[in-house]
Amino acid sequence: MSRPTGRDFLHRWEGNPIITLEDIPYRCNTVFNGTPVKAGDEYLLLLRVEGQQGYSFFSLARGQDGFHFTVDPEPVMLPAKEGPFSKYETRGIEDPRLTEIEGRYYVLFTAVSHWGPRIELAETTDFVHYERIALVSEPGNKDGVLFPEKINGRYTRLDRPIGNDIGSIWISFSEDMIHWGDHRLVMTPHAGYWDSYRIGASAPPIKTEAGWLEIYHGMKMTRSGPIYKIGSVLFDLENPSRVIARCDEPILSPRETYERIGDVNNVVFACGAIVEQNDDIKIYYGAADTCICVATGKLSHLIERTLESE
Ligand code: BMA
Repeated sequence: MSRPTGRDFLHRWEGNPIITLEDIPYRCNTVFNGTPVKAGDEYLLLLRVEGQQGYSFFSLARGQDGFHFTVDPEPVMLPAKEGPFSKYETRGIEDPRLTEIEGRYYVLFTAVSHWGPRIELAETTDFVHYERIALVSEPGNKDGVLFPEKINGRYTRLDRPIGNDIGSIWISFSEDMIHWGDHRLVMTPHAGYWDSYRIGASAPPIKTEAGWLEIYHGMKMTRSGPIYKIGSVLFDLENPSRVIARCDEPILSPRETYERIGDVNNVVFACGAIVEQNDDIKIYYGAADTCICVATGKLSHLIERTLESE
């Protein structure tokens, strides 16, 4: 018997989860937090895979419809073992976010080491080979996402530095995507709400007439641990450090068993979305740090719902 719907704004695809451990053609621990792009007619998902050793790296999945995927035989990006990046990736690379800017594909991801998480930038032309460009933050920062175009002449990103143990969304700007500055606080946890403990950017911002739509994650701490949910916010197109409207309710919460139970219980965590010509939006998310799922909705409805909270 199917469950009643309507508890969440987004619709879970009936075939969820779309990628599990069984779909990975080599031995590993889990797969989660994948970032999508649609290149031509092909849907690609750059996946975070956690190996049996306990650290993460990336694999590539390919599909034709956005729901069914086949994972490449080998990982596409492993932590660097030598060179200038290696000492910052000793505990793995995590949570990639792909963004197309002026016809080129960039990925921001988290490089993890003994010194804490840093945001790193790489570029790819074929989604199989990744050229590391630069570490673009100091330690204590993650959840970096690039806006898909320059704003007022500068590359723009959101990220989540941890200060005073408070995780908020910040914005910064760059002329060359390597050197970043003008850091400003954009959005903080919402006391008493579902996103009261920590928040961070999830999907690269989506340009809409109503503003930049950001799919973000929010975490509430409970006596049995954190609960991660997905929310939405609109930022001003010209001045993206200005919040136009922030959804007061999550658009997806962990409810299904695959979201409730896994390596980390009660987690839905998005790393990207695809907007189709017909207004459909597909949001890809990791569930319980153990598998990959997709939830759908109408972009226009999501914008309306977000604006209702103005
Ligand atoms: C966050 C990130 C995500 C992870 C989530 C839940 O801090 O590290 O990669 O999915 O925690 O464990």
